[in-house]
Amino acid sequence: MLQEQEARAAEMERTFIAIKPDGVQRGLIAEIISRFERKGFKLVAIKIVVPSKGFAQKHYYDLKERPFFNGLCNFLSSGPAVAMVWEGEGVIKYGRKLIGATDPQKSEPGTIRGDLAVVVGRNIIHGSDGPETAKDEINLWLKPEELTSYSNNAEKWIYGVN
Ligand code: IDP
Ligand code: MG
Repeated sequence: MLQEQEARAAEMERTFIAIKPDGVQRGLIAEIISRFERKGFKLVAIKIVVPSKGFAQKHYYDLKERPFFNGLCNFLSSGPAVAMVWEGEGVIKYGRKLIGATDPQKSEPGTIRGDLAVVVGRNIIHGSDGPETAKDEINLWLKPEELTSYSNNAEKWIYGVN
């Protein structure tokens, strides 16, 4: 039993999810959290912050050559964003599925962007796109002491392990 629990714990991943300033202003914080929570993922860190422009540039560093980079960084630093870390089996990849395609015009109905956003420049949510970026983004946005680690009673029902 203990072995099974340990094996399960080793499979747990963490991803970085941010509700961007448009999602906060539109009153979508609870709606977005609820979609991850109801799925069975576990919230292990959360805070609300106004990122500086420099911080936004660090977060989106990989996109620095893109024509929309400056506008994107201005936008991310324009008001409060909600920074979160979610944990669960497959959460990085499935988190991206819950979020939907980058351009809300191409996001499937049922996804967060598909249901709640219209244009690519205001797509309300960010999610890490792989294990390396997840690690980097968690380290960028959160201090180690802001991350929690806990078990809850629902886990045995979500994962079927006793
Ligand atoms: P992602 O958020 O789905 O991972 P990325 O390609 O990493 O998409 O782009 C980061 C963010 O940059 C997008 O979420 C969106 O806000 C913005 N963005 C991407 N492409 C465009 C564009 O063509 N015009 C304006 N903004 C864009
Ligand atoms: Mg991305």
